[in-house]
Amino acid sequence: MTVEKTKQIVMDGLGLKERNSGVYYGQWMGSEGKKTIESFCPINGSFLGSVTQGEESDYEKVIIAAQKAFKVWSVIPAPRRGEIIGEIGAELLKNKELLGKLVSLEVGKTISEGAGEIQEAIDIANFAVGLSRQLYGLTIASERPDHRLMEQWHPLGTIGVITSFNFPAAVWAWNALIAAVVGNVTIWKPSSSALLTAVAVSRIANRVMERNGLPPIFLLVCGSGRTVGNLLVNDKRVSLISFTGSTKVGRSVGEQTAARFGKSILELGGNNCAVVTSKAQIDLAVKGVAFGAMATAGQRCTSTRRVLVHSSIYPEFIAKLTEVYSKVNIGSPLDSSVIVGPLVNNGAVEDFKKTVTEAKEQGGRILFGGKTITIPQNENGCFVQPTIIEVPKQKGIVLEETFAPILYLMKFDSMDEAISIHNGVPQGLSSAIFSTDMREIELFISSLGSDCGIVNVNTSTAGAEIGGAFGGEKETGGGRESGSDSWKYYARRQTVTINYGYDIPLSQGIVFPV
Ligand code: UN1
Repeated sequence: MTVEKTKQIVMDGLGLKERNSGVYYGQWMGSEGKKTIESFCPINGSFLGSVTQGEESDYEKVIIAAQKAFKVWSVIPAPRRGEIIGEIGAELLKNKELLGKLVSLEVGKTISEGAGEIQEAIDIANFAVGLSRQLYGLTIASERPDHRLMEQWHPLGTIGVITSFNFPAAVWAWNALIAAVVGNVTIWKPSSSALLTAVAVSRIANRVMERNGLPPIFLLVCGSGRTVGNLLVNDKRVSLISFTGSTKVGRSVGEQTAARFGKSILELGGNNCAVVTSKAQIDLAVKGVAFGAMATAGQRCTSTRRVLVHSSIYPEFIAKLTEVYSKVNIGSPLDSSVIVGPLVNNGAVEDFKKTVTEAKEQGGRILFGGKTITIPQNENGCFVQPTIIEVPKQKGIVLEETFAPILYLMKFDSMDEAISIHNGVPQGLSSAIFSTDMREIELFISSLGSDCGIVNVNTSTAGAEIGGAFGGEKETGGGRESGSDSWKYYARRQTVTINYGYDIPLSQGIVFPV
């Protein structure tokens, strides 16, 4: 289907207009006199729609609404909060196809990946419903007679959620829905490259709140990082900043938040590596690496950016991987036979070109791709070839994350060498080993193996399920989001001691005879 036709169906279906309000504080901000940010389709460069930006005074309204909403929402019993989040999940499911296509139009994901993105948000909603009956603390044996010692978890209050373009709905859901079940209120500042998706998702969530007569807990403030982002990060009224984006920006967000003793969850760059050992099932490894490196056109935090292959299978692996690459259909992601769509914008294409040039200058040899592509009928699209570059040594540009389908290939001879190269980058998000050898696998997932937050065995670095905690170490920032007990990041722990006796016995055997 063409961009124009899809746009018409999606915009009508989701009620989006040419110009949309980008600020919600219990009502949508009027658009008159407001600056807008325009959204262009990376498939053909066409205009999709525009969204108004918030200024400082609008931000203030949002914060005040958040603080008011918290007082009501946080005291609603958690299981009831869960039911409401369940309704949001149901609404997302009803709109899954339209929202998925909007993601395809706005950031260039394939139809299947666009739908998967919305499914990830629905999965989190379902997870939050279950969690709503499992938010518990510990009771600890007290050393003092007639005393109870326990821990309880309270919501933090107002939470700022700053998301990137590449998962424009799912990452909001990871944060906002888990924060909400704990009893918090979130203010979302979405990426300026995916504003229509943010507006559409926010409208759905807020409609559910409105029809239940509940306060606005899913606030939205579109605008630039320099204005709105900075206001959020430096605002003491915002207890936690959850930031997803580059290490460069994340470092500054982390520093600024820490300087005011705010909490932060940082989900920053990855430089994810797959290790393919001599004991790997080669065809399976080829598929896993191909998906990891090319899905979402290499624009996932979890994308496979490096592959280390044992020297005994090196030529065979290259032959099979390049064959898979040569058969990949690149083009409009709205066409169901396409599995690699465009990059998000022209800036990303420039980064791709620059990285390929630098890798070549630093001794890299292109085994596949390396060029931009023009697709007939979509001449203004941001298309590039998925690229494999063999590098002699891990240095320079290989140590950096480029959001593009560029895969660096290296050879190794021993597991020790593989682990040392694998861990020899500043980032630590996701990792993978392809092997059928129990000892190699156990070493890789041991404390002396992969130093990443996520480790995969015989599957791709990309494509994590929501049930596990998501995040990484080192320059990836150390945060955890999504499943498992990540909800604790959105809560403050309170240790409670209750004396129900008639005396005051002291801990540590201290005597204080007053
Ligand atoms: C991201 O790229 O920021 O694991 C998130 C994955 C997806 C989420 C990626 N479930 O690839």
